[in-house]
Amino acid sequence: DSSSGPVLKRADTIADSMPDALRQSRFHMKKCFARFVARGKRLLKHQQIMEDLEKAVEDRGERNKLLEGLLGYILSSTQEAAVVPPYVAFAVRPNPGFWEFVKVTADDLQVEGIEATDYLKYKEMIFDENWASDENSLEIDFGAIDFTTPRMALSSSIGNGLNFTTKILSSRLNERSQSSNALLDYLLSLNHQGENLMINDKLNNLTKLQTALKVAETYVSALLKDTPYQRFEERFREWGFDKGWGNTAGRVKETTRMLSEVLEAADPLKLESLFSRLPNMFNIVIFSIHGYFGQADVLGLPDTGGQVVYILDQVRALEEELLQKIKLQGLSVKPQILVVTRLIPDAKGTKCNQELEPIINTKHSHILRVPFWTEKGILRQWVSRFDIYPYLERFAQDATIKILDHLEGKPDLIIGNYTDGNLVSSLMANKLGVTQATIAHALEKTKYEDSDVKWNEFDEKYHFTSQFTADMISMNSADFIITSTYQEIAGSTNKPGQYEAHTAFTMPGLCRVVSGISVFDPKFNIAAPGADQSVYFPFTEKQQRLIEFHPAIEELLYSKDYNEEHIGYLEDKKKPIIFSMARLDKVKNLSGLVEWYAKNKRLRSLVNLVIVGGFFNPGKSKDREEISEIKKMHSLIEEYKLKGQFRWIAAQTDRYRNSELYRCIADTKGAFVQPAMYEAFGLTVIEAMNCGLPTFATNQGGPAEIIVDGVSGFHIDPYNGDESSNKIADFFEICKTDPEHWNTISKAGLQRINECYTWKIYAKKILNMGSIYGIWRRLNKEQKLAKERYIHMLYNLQFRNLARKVPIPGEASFDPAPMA
Ligand code: UDP
Ligand code: LCN
Repeated sequence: DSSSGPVLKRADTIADSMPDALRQSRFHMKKCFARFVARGKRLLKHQQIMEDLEKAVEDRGERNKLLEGLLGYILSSTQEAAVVPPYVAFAVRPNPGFWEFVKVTADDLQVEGIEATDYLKYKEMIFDENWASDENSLEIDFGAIDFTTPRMALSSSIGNGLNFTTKILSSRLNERSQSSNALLDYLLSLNHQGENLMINDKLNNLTKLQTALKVAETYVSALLKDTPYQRFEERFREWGFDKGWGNTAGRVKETTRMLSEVLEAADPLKLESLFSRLPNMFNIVIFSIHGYFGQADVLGLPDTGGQVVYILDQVRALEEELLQKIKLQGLSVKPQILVVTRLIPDAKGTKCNQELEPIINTKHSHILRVPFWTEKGILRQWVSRFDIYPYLERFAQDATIKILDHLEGKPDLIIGNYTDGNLVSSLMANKLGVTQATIAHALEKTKYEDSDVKWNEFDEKYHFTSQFTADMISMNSADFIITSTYQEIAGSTNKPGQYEAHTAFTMPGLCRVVSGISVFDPKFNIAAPGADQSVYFPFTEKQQRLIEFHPAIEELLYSKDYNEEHIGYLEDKKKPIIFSMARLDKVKNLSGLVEWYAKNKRLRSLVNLVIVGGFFNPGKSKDREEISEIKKMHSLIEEYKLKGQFRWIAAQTDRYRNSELYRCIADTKGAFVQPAMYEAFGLTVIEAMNCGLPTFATNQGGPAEIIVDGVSGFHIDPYNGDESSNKIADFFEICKTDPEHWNTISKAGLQRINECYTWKIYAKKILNMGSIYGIWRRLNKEQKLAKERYIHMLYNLQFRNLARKVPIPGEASFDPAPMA
């Protein structure tokens, strides 16, 4: 923590201060650096650096003194070090988003500040020396092409890009001559499917517009507030105004006043209010391609989890917000939201083989499914998200045609989800010239250690080369990026964020990314999702409880039968239950939780364990990770004799029943445990908390931000099973003597949710972003074009070749379905 150690003076760089620091402990440091280089070339992680330090400075007092000093501060902010004797190159991260690279010569402790490029080259020397020394190896540098976008300066501003952008935008608009015209041009361009909105050509210069606004404002001020727009529509048209100002005289008056004020002198607050009511958003396209995207019977299938839940809830929230806005604008337009996904002919009993499906609980929103094509015809079966790259270009083209047809025109905003959806959204937004947003439910890069430098080891299974290239393309092409938490962008004090991990990295033999993205780019925004509160409500709301599910849930939890749906059983029904539910992916670590439980006698004596995930027969799965997890679960049950204390339930697809399951677990005074090795956000965490279930969740990723440890739930360390299982056991021991403790945590969890994690807050924010970034991209046309050309080259010369290497399953068969 930088606040407790000796803080670097603001002006000091690490390269400036490190020599002094080394000099102060020269004897020990020489020993320490000798250790670093003794084993030849290697990549040292933070933990190993600290271990080497411990061994080199055996005396504890000495060591503590050193750690408390400047050197301790530098080493503790070091993320990793590339050892290429006699050099040790350090990657130091003093604060979220801030990196510095230094090279130290081990024998004489000379220090030199180096650039990211040089640091990456040292790293490459460890893995591929020839490539590292090739002067012309491919470097990707978005920083060099993007030099006009203003950047934020503070770690604390990261994720609040809308605010910053609005400030810059308002000062640009105040630069009279050209930029006010930009606002005028923007207003003139507003229309819905060819029908002009707000102002027409009569008001084609600022003076005319400002004069007309005064006349209009005076006129509506004299009317009763509720007077409908229709009453004075004719008059307005004569003056040069079209629809969109408001549904009543009162509303119209506010809008005219807002615009007048912004034209006089824009300030961020007024600008944001004005833009939040302009009629610029009616149709939205959302891409979510992989997995089984459906409204029933899909959750828990491979690659099918929170993303689907998130998008369906998002659509409902956005549509509701759009309808309300449009009404206030005085328009009678029907907003359309289209979720575009893959059509899977072998739909496994789901509706994923249907082309068009209305979205439940919406008025005008649909799911549109478009198939994947191979040379042999339509691809019939599900493919893993890791193998999805060869189909995306064709998919983007086919989908674009269908979308334009369905919407009878272009959408106003295109939102991508995950690597595949984001790439397709980039292709389409670029082609149509539409505002683009991306969402990355998870960036896979940070989930697997050294997945960049060791890409060769991973590529056959995971195709990370395609994935990371696609991610870089879409994060750079997006007008704004929606994230769920701060940590997703810039991590925490000790740990870099998911996007931050794309700032500078290398894939030796393929490309060196010296500047992939800047987390200080004002395109980054945090808008956290919620859980549908009509489904996930507290266990205490007795009237609402879905008691019709109780017999089935009782059976699910306690019957002694072994069948397709559950194995194992619970002997002692009086014990609280600790519960977890997830896809049976390796990172979800459900088998890890079973192992912690199995090994902790105290925990086993206090509670039962129930897990929902996957299914039991490995022969039935096509997913590599799922198969190995299934096998591991079975062997743990045998090895630790878990029968009688552990119930394993197969994947559940009914969210209503699941919500009641969370609540029934709360009835046992149990807890939810989310043990993932890494979790991007973690919807189950907020579902559980919404139901009033005390929650223990991984400290790796989003949940660390959702829960305030010890207050609204607890953090657990997935890399330290003993500590985690003891923390859970401690909680239940305390609850035994003080039952109020359980209630306190349960209530604090609910309070946290209601303050920070709801869909209403989310929808408002997203629509404001669409509006502000929509004009922002117009004002920065030249920069945008330069970047698009650079991205296009990367797409054409790099991505396409990588995607071509991903194998296409053999069984692709002809399908008589007509071409798109
Ligand atoms: N889920 C489910 N049945 C299962 C497993 C998961 O309904 O067998 C749901 C769960 O309730 C949540 C979503 O799938 O809504 C999982 O979202 P989360 O963000 O926890 O993880 P993801 O699967 O997106 O990585
Ligand atoms: C995907 C994940 O892995 C989760 O962490 C998120 O909660 C989910 O998507 C929804 O964003």
